[in-house]
Order: sequence, then structure tokens, then C-alpha cells
Amino acid sequence: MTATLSDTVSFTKQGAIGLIKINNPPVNALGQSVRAGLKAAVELGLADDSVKAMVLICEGRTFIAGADIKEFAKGMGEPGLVPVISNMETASKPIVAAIHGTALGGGLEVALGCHYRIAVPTARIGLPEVHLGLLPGAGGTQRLPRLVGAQAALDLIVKGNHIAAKDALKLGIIDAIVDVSIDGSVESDLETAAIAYAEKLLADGTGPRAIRDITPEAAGPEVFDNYEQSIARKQRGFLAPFHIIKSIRAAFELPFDEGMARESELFMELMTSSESAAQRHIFFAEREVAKVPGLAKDTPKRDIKTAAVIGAGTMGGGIAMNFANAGIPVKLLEMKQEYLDKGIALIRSNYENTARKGRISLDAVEQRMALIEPTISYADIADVDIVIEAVFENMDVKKDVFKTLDATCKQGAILATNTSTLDVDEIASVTQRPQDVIGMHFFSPANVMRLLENVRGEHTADDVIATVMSLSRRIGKIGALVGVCDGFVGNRMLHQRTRESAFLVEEGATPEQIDKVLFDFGFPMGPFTMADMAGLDVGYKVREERRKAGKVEKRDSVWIDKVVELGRYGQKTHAGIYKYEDGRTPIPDPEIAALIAQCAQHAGIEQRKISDQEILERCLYPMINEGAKILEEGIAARPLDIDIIWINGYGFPGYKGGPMFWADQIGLKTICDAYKKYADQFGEHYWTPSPLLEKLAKEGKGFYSR
Ligand code: 3H9
Repeated sequence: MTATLSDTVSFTKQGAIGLIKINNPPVNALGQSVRAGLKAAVELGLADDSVKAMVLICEGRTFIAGADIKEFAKGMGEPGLVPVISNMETASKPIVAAIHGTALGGGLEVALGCHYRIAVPTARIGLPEVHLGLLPGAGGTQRLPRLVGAQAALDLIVKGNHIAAKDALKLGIIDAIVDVSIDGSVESDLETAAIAYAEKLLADGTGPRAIRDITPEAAGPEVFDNYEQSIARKQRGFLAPFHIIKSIRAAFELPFDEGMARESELFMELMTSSESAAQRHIFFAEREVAKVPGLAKDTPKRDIKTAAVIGAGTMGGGIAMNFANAGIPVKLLEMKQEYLDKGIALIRSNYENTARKGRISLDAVEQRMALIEPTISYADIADVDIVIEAVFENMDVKKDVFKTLDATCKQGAILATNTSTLDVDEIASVTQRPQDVIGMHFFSPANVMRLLENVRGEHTADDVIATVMSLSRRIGKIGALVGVCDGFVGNRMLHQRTRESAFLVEEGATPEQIDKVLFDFGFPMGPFTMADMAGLDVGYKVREERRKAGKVEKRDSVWIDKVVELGRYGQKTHAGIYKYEDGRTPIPDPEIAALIAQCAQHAGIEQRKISDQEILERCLYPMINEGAKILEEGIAARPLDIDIIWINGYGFPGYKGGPMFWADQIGLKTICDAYKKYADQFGEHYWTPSPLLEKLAKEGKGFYSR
């Protein structure tokens, strides 16, 4: 007999075993109907005398992947997950959780409420709530430490990583890994194995076993204090990691039920925090960004089996590594053998460093190196499925490369440029196949940074866009699709901040004051520390090119150029805007303060004391306004594309959700009002709000509630 207990949960008897099955695609999230069904199923199993043990198993591709995150915004209905799990844990008949796919968050918490856990070898488990700005709020911080001790629980829950079944077995989180090579699918084999496991428990007379009854191994307060210190810098601004430490600590200091109450209290604080709202926004935005508006889901994709990268510099080498990491053979082309040798040596040393840190094995280094084939001949890349050009950022040089690619590459190959600012349409215009040309703007270091700004040209074919968006994910990136304009989305917005921060210094703020304001806002570093790190000569050359091209700013701030002209290029020359006595730590330099004062005097600017609030507004609001223009022009289709770009490419703090989400939180009217104030002070040239910003502010709307 099968009883349907809710839309998503059923109960079947197999001899003495009651089989509870969840079927809530795509990931069996614990929505209201699953919780209600689980509650009813356990009650049914307990009430039926012929049922002696129960198995909890899921249909589809995975065990429960957690609470239903979509439900959080509207509030979770009854029954709550905590009592549902408690009913299972205190049940008088043994319950076995049978895990395949991923048991994550509330999913693992449900499994921990069962008395036994078995898994297939490919299963993974974890408590990733921290990435949503939350903590495991259904007993995870109280039950897991009782199984694995303080240190392992801290590592698992604060980092939020998934671990493999074999590691979970070693830690004692699961009891057995089962053979799934019996006859059918993983699910049917797991079901057979789980029923056999439950029958064996009955045969052995083994009853229920509750984690709540385990006394955790003692852990002194220093364990938690030290852990907090160890994450303080990296997790600055995030609330959840610190709440998690408090909650785990309660598992060692309070009886189980009081620990659960403390966990609930901390969970609710996080659930209502702006940090978690922002992080949950990012969770969905990261998935949404892959879906291109206007591009049908079933748009065909071109087959990418091989790739080539033109240019073996730092960028080209990093790009090639992404392909090798994903198991895609990639040819690396340079003009001269010595540059090629240098590029290959750099890639090898990068891999060897990673191996030294224990992140990959030495075998993996060799496997990946074997996938990268160096060449100095275009003829060798004629057959590849995609080429990414990563040569010097100069239109003429890039056009030459694309003419050669057009003459060399097979029909149907995707021709991508890694330009960070240049016009993709102009590059495409030198080929006979502009439909195959697209921008793929990687961020430095290209093998590390997750963001990929994919730039659609006027003629780029839909299947090329679909292929590149899906390839982005395959090579471990988050691809955001943007249109052609100067600087695309990221650099175009950054330009606003760069300009204002230079003005602010001229007007009397110090570089260190500005850096501190933006660091305190949550960026990993301020704009001047970043400029010194990237090399001031790079920006100098760009400004020179812009001036030559007649792109002159209405107000030109020259002090940074004067710094460069002193031979101070930043960290690499031990001096830039700051001086670097140890080569790394920026120290304010009176020589530069004097140079700035001189420049200000020369420009007739009277220096004044500038407040931190003015710095914040003048650095960030113009970025938001530019974001609004980017939306108006359709360069980005949605505010979420912009947020994803800034979070993953420019260090915008994750707990603020990206510039457009943050703007909505502070209110667009606040930004518009500030624009008016600064227009009165500095004129309208840089301080005219975009029509979209003005309209939304007037209507009391946000970018996300247009
Ligand atoms: C929690 O459990 C709190 C508790 O401690 C306390 C409660 C009191 N809910 O990622 P994918 C959707 S917090 C709702 O592309 P994959 C996702 O949006 C939760 N929806 O697939 C997407 O929808 P769409 C802790 C969810 O195979 C679709 O499923 N758990 C949820 O690459 C496919 O997702 C987590 O944080 C959810 N929980 O990866 C786990 N999860 O197709 C979060 C997914 O419309 N989930 N969706 O775009 C994941 O890490 C991955 O989704 C997973 C699958 C690894 C499971």
C-alpha cells in the first residue's frame, strides 16, 4: 500500500519497513508540503504496529538540498522543521536516512535527526547555510558537534563546504557507504540497500539512537575564541560566521534543549538581517544570470571539445589554465618561442604552487600541463572549436589577430576577444563572420577570478551566446552577458569611482582616508591601494590613449599622472601613491601629500576637510547612476547582471548584495537627493541623475521593483 501524505511525500510498507519517499523536484527542498508530509509519515509509521523501522529516501537526482530558500521571504508556514526533526529523533522505531546526490543544510539536519545514515559513494553532504548569511537552524549546530567534535564542526559549518561520503564516513557523520551496483539506478539500488540495512538493524535488535543523547567532547572557550580570531579578517562584515561560532559554542556549554533554543534565537537574528537578505539575493542572482532574457532555453549550442588561446602572457596563460582545469585540451599560441616558453613556465609554476598548498595532486599538475599544447603556428589552431584572443589591448593589434583567425579557423569556430574596453563590433568587422565573434572578458588573475563578462556584439549569433554562457559554467566561471560600450559594465562603473576619488584627493581628502572609507564599506581594499597594486603605469597609458583619441574629461585631475612621472608605478617600484618599505604595506608619503597640495593649488582648488560620508556618496553614487544608464541602454538586461559583475569581479561586499541591490536598500531617492546637492556644489556635468534613476526615485521604486 502507498499512502500519499502530501503533494510531495508518500509512505509505502515493504514488509516491516515503512518507506518514506520525498519527491519535490528539482532538489527536494523542504517546503511546507515536505515538512507536513514528513511529520504525517513518521506519525503513520509509529501508529502502525506492523511497521518496525523506517527508511527516508528521496526521488530524483538528490536527497534534500535544504530548506526551501524561496519560502524565507514570505515566512515559513507550519509545521516548523525543528519539531518535525525532533519527532523523528525521539521516535520509538529506528529511522534510516538513505542519501544520494547532496544532503545539504536542512537536508543534512533531517538526516541527523534520523537514527542511522547511509549513503551512496558519490553522495556529498554539508551545511552551507553560511553562504546564505544563515546558520543551520534546525539543530545542525547542536547535533553535528556531538558527532564530530568542536573543531570539525566549526570547519564544516563556518566554511560551509560540501564533503564527500567517504570523508563523512571517517568523521562518523554517516554510518555506511552502500554498494549501488546491484542492478538498477542509483535510487533503486539505494532503496534496496537501505531496506536491507533497516532489516539488519531489526534482526540485530538495534533500536533508535538519538544524537541529542550524546554528550559532546569537552571544548574550552579558547577553541571558539581562537576560531573567531582566525576568521576575523576574511569574514569581516559578514554576520553569519560569527553567529555560527556562538551557536556551536552553545552545544558545548548548554544542555541540548537550551542549545536548540539559543540556535533558534541566533538563526532568527540572521534571518531578519540585511546581510542574509543580500546573500540570498546573490544565491538566486547567480543562477538567474545564466538565463539570458530573450534567448530560448532550447537554443542549440555548438560543441566545444577543443580551444585555443592567443597570447601566452599572464592573462592568456590564466585563461588556458581554466580550460585545462576543466579537462578541455587547449592550444596556447605566441609569436615567439621565448615568450611561449616563458608563458608555459609561468603556468607550470602556478600549478606547482597550488600542488604545494595541497589543493591539487602532482599527478593533476602533469595531467593539466599535458592538456596545454604550446605552438607558434596559426596553422595548428585551424581545427579548434573556440579561440580566445588575449593579446595587447590595442585595436590595431587585435584587428590583425582577428583577420588571421578569420583566414585560418574552421567554419563554425567561435572567435572570442578578451578585450576589457575595446569595441567588439569593430573587432568583428574585420572578419567575414561577425556572427561568430563575441567578447569574453576575463578578470585577472584569470585562473582565479570567477567573473566572466561575456560581450554580445551587434551580430553575435544566438547559438554563440548560448554556447559561451554554458561554457562559462563548464570552466568554473560565472558568466554575465553584457552589450558593447566603453568599459562594458564593470570598468564603465569603476571609471566613475576612479574619477571622483581623484577629485576628492585634490579637494583635500587623503588617499588613505578614501581607502579606509571604502575598506570599511566592505571592499577588500580602497581604490588607491588597488591602483598601486595593479600598477599606476597601466592607468597612465590608458589615459594617454584616451586623450589622444580626443576623450577629454571636463575636469582633469593630473596628480596621479605626476606621481607616475616621478617613476613611482606602485608596489612594483616600492613607491606609488604610497611608499612601500617592506614591499607590501602601503605607507602614506609626505612627498606625495606635498605633490597633491601643489597640484590643487595649480588648479586653483582650495583644499578642505572632507567627511567620510561625502567620500562614500561621491565614490559610490555615481557608480549606481552609471548602472542606471547601463540598464536604460540595455547594456545589461537586469540589475542582477550588474550585481553579479561587481560581487565577483570587483570585490563589492557580498553582504551588501551588489551595487544595485544596495542602492535599493538605501533608497533611490536618497541617491537622487545627493545628486541635487552635489550639482549645486560642483555643477551638473558630473551630477545629473540618469532619467531612470530620477523616475524610479520619484515613483518610490527600486531597480528590482521597477
Ligand atoms: C537551510 O537549509 C536552513 C535550515 O538550516 C534551517 C531551516 C529552519 N531552495 O543550483 P542549481 C533551485 S538553508 C529553493 O542550478 P545544481 C535553484 O534556484 C538551505 N530552491 O543546481 C535552481 O532553480 P532554477 C541550505 C533551490 O545541480 C534549481 O534548484 N541549502 C534550493 O548546480 C537547481 O539548482 C543550500 O544552501 C533551495 N534550497 O546544484 C543548498 N536549492 O532551476 C543550495 C536549489 O529555477 N543549493 N534550488 O534556477 C545548492 O547548493 C545547489 O542548488 C545544489 C544543486 C548543490 C543542491
